[in-house]
Amino acid sequence: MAKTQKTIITCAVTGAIHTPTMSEALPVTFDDIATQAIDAAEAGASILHLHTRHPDDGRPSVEPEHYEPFLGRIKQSTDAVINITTGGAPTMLIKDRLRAAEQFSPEMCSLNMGSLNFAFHPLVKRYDSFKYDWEREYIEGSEANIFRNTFADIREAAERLTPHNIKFEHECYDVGHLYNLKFCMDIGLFKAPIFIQFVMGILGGIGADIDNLVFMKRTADKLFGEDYRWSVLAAGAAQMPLATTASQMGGNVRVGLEDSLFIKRGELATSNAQQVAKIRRIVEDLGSEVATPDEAREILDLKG
Ligand code: KMH
Ligand code: ZN
Repeated sequence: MAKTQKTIITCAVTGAIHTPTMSEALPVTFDDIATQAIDAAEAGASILHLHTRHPDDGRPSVEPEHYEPFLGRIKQSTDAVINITTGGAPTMLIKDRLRAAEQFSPEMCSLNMGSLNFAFHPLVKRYDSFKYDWEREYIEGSEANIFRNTFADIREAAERLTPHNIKFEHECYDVGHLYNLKFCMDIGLFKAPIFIQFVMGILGGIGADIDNLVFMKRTADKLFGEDYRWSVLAAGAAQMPLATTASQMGGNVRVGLEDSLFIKRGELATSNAQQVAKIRRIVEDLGSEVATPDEAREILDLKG
């Protein structure tokens, strides 16, 4: 595949995995999500991958009414591409996870391409420091560790969201998910050109190292030829190293506090924008250019 002209930076602002007790920088209020998303866009993120949180205690939410308070503000203040999660949290069902994307019809949304035993290494390590019951349940609940994305779930997402012409960020946590995606294309659920997010370093998915990234990329080349764009997100400590490698391989990058709370080993990030600024500096120092939101729209063939 030809080298992507410019590197698209996605910022995943809050997610559903990290908890308020883990870092004060994690945005969990509507106001903080808006402010940090806007700052991340100003720092160079052309795509904002957004989850929302419950106003009571910051637990993950997929309620459309919990997006409303910040979506309009972000759209008014930035030109960034809005990407709404359909992953929600691993405890949630697809029928609910799709509601916000269906209601707000953003330019992009995530779509998880297979089921897995989902766990997050730093989350497991910090288990004893959790304060909230829902955090404990997240680890111990018998179903909570299974992130369910069956073919029927994927088909439901395709059927409900395709009429909105939303570009999917196809999240592939392992090589098998690339084959799931190929199968879904073969049966007509998705059309090229597609956008794949290689998700690396989630316990339950492929490990975050360069060999595995090359293997994911080679497999995608084999399955999709020229008809795809790709990006890498790596969880925790691997975030910046693999984003750097991906940008040098012609891929795009995703950073943000959803995927790592750190700015470097042992040092918590102070904001999403700090991570965006860091990867932007690296990408530019290494000789590539960062895509503007409109360039991202063109590269990914978004509805605009
Ligand atoms: N938290 C990431 C590892 C989604 O929102 O659809 C995966 C993710 C899922 O971004
Ligand atoms: Zn997400």
